[in-house]
Amino acid sequence: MSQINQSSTWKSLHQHKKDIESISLREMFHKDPNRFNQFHIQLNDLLLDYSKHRISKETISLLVKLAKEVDVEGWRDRMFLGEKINSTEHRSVLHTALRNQSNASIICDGEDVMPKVKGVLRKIRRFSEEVRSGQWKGFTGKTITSIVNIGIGGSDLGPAMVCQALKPYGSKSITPYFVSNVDGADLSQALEKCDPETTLFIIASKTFTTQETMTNAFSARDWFLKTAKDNQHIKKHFVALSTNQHLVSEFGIDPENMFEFWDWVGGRYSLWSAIGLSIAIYIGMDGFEDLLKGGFEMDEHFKTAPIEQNIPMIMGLLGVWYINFFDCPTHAILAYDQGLSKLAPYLQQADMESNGKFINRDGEHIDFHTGPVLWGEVGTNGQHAFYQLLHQGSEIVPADFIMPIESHYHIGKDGNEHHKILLSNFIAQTQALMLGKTYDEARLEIENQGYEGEDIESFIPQKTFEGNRPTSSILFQKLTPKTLGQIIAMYEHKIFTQGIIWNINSFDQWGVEYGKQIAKQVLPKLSEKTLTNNFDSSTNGLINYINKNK
Ligand code: G6Q
Repeated sequence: MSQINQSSTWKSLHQHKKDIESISLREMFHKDPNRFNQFHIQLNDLLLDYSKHRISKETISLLVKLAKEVDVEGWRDRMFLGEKINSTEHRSVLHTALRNQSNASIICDGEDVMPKVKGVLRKIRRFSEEVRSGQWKGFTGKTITSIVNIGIGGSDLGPAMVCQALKPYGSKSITPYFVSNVDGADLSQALEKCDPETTLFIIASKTFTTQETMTNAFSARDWFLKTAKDNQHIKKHFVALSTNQHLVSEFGIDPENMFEFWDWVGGRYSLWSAIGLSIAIYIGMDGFEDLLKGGFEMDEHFKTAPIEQNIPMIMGLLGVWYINFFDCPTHAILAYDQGLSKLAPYLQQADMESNGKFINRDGEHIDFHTGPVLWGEVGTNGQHAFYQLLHQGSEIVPADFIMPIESHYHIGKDGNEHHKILLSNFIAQTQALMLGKTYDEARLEIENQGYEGEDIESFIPQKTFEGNRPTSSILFQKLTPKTLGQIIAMYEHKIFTQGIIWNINSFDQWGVEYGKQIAKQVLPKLSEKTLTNNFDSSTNGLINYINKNK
């Protein structure tokens, strides 16, 4: 089948890029004082300003044409309807059902999934309320003060990011910990802060076979039993979030304490499912439901807004514009909110595991760039670190600047000083990246600083900024559960849009499965007394060196 880069629209976009690249953003804003009005979209309290992108009306109309050609809207509808669009795993992709607030049925394999979804939500409500109210007691009759979520990848990053982001809504009497790394340091450091009598372990694993998670889970169980002594006590301190009831029971967890989800929920899309139990316990079930509502609002927008007005679709198309036509290999996530410090790692998985693929749905090698390298840091920390490269580096890095208008924290002069400074940095950076600084502006600045003669000439190139660096500004009122739900769903659908444009199955992860496989081959070799020679010479050399020196 011919790939999208063979289409006439793709070719027109290449031609259009040649026409537009000589026009700077500075000129575009100069020519059209209403540029902001033309290139922003508002949904409830969320605003996407994409006017600081190297685009014109024609760019958007060509990108929209591209989206129509590959039938993004049709694929979107098929996803929401439960068709098995995850073709390599023969699965539906229905994380949207987990946050469905309508009364509509959602059919998967001939069955409406909504009663099951609602049943698990009721169970989460019951359990989280018991834990939060202190009704749920540990084996010595004490209430729970620590919850330890043991999971990795999709069973860790989502709830960890959300609990961090929604700290202002978090329980003051329960501390959440997230243990993911099999490096014993991760679990040990969490356990140092926990008391076996008051700790609840949440073993989060869709498969209940993941090596890192199960190793941590067994070690946590040993640690607990050292004090509790009796296996009977496990049911008060261990619950499971999984699709694998058999292995959960084998571990010793009461099936009553298993919170179910289903194979149509992909790991990296699972925070909306039982995998969100730690969120419900920490911020309360009402907060968790608000998060779901936010996700649903974004789903409705994604489902109904025309492409030109559709926030996730526009974001996805802008990504395609830079990756495929400007050859920008990376994309930065710059959240100006300390609560969102885990957003970039969370989105790294969501995006790179979904679209970091060079084989398309038809099994062909894709001969153009696909998913970008995603990275980021919270502002203003990044400004004092890598923003130098954003301003004057040889690569163009398109970036999302994400910012709440109001903070949860009132500190400093008039209770608002910190946030005003943060806001001004956010605005100043996007402006500076767009405008740059011309030769004449640099000269004037240097002269005003008192430099003279040759010093001025040699200094000007250093102080000149090309500008023309594209950014999106994503503003919202306050980081609430609902707004966070909207933001997460917005990125999920952006990733979806790009996957469809590139003809990628965004919902499998053979690279992750491969990693799970190879570690198992090496592990036994680390216990052998004889020299290993089964692998290549580097692998053998490393194993033998470790065995000799351990
Ligand atoms: C996510 C991936 C992967 C997965 C982890 C944990 O989409 O599939 O990150 O979430 O490997 O898997 P389990 O939940 O099965 O332990």
